[in-house]
Amino acid sequence: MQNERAQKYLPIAVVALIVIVVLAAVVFIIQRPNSSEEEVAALEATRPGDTTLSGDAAAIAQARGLTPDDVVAALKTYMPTGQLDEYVLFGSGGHSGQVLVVGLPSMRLLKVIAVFTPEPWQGWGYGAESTMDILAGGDINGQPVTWADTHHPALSETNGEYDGQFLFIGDKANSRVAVIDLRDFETKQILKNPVAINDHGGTFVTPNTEWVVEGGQYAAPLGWEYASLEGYAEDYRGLVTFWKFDRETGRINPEESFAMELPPYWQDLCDAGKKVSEGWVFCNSINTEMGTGGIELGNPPFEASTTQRDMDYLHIFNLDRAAEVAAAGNVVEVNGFNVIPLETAIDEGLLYFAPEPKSPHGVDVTPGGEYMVVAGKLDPHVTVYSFAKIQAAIEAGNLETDDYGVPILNFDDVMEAQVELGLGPLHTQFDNQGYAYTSLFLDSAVARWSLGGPYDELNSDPGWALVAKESVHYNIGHLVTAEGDTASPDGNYLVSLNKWSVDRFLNVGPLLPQNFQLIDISQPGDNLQLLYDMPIGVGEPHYAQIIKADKLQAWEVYPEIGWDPHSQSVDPTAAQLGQERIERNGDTVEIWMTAVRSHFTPERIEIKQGDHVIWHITNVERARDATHGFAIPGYNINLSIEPGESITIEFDATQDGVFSYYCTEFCSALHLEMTGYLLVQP
Ligand code: RUQ
Ligand code: CUA
Repeated sequence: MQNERAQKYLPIAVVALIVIVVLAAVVFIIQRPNSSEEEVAALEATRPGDTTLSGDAAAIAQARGLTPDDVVAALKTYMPTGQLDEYVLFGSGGHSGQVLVVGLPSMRLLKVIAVFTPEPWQGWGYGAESTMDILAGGDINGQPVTWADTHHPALSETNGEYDGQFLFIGDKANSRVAVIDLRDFETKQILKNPVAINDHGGTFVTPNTEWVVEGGQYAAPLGWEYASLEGYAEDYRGLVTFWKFDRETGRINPEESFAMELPPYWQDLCDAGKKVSEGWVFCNSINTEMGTGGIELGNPPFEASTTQRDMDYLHIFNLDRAAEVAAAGNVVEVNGFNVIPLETAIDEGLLYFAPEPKSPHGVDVTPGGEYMVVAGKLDPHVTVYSFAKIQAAIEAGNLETDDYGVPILNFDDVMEAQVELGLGPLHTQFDNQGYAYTSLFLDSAVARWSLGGPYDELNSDPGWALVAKESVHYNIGHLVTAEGDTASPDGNYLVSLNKWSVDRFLNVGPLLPQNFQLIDISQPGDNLQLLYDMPIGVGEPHYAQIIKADKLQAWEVYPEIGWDPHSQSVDPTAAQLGQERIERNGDTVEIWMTAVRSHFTPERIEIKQGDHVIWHITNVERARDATHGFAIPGYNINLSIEPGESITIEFDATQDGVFSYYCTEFCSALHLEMTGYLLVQP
């Protein structure tokens, strides 16, 4: 009945919507003679000819004070119900410790994936054994750490293209790395770096995801040991870590992973070479001054001492050769983890420096792999390095070294171009038109500039030059373009990840949301259009990657009943329909329970105080979205059991009493009746 009505009214609604939008646009174009010709053309191109609703449309647009640009922006982002987004953005959730999943261009929040922080809706860290195990992988010296400062998500790649299989995310605060399987959008592994206590939250993948690169940050004694700051130059060290990823198991293998000892500069962000530069990795650094702070002792503060020099060092790693050196056992062990000593790195030609101006932040490899782009926070330029020139300079040899003996390539020998963009340049992304985009923190703007070289055939004569600037609101950190870190970026959209929103949203008190701003970058030249502001009210998001939505092939329900998402296979101990039961073995009670709309089987469970309980629950549904929750009051237990999934919880029945367990997802008309009694006799 409802369907028939929907079918009857759908075409009318669609036509009415188009008419409203087109008429609003036309009315405003007529009212505003300064609107551009392209806008007029774009709007008129969609005119269907029906004018019956013109009065309403004009009135709505006028009442809302919408300009023709606003109407165009609405047309480009509005998503009718049931229509699906073209791209998916995976954004770090900052201090929330989670990952944000956002559809583009609608900017609708689709999910917050639980990673480092317990999350009740997903039953993440509230009793489900596998989630407790994964979270425990991030414990530090036996201490649970239940938050993270997630920074840089990285999608897995095949031949330099996002393949939609896995997502990695790093925790800056605690130097941890997580692996998310994009078949079910669930976290499968959390690893603590055994050598570094914190880092810059980096995960950066090589073009075939053999390695997940974790940059460093604040130098410290390796292995979390103590050493006085007086001995900084001798006892403190920088670090880069190369985690070996095994696509078959979907896990990082720590035994085959290794780190490299570096001078005690503050290594920062990295990017893996691709195509011509595949096999190499590049990381920027700051504080080559080796400032150690102490403002309260009369020393210059960090912000002054770390910015003395005009140049820091771009770190250039020969990863392929480093992997051979590590595999050959040319390592020392720190907390059981393989580390290539600095001396070995130098002797084996694994590490080179190139000077980089000035207090740089990040390095980004161009889609073809020919160039490395570095932006200096205190220099209005981006500096472009040529991989070919780097190779030639290494080949030529005869290099000076830093105090630790690391060879330094001559700046003029390896620099390809410097492009003046504006104040506070930070991070760079790329598109399919031969442009690069760099965030300008101090200008609060996105700079579009042309990449000379490989894209010449796409532009008449771009050279290396600033093309356009678009204001953002405000204080942009990272920016991200669609498929922007791949060997063949899509362009089309750019999201500016703004640290401040100031006046963009309703006041919600002194702690304001951050602002993801969507920008249309599909047109050439200075034609960039700001389309949408999305408030981010969790954590401080840092970086994001955007993948074409059709590359994601997530399951709609788990493949078979009794599925364990941890092993991604059927759990042999899972409860199955018709085999529900309760078994006692001494003081241990084991329960096999199924969940289906709208009951749990069994519904009565009688045990004794002090019993050890092992409880398997399988959601035997095959219908999409038929998730059941499971909560036991007083025991801090809450599960999300998705169709097909099997979950095991284990606890000691320390409290006596009557506990009504119930389903926490509104799954059916008789959802309230989806309950049962856990009776714990004293
Ligand atoms: S960083 S805002 Cu922590 Cu990726 Cu540059
Ligand atoms: Cu199952 Cu509500």
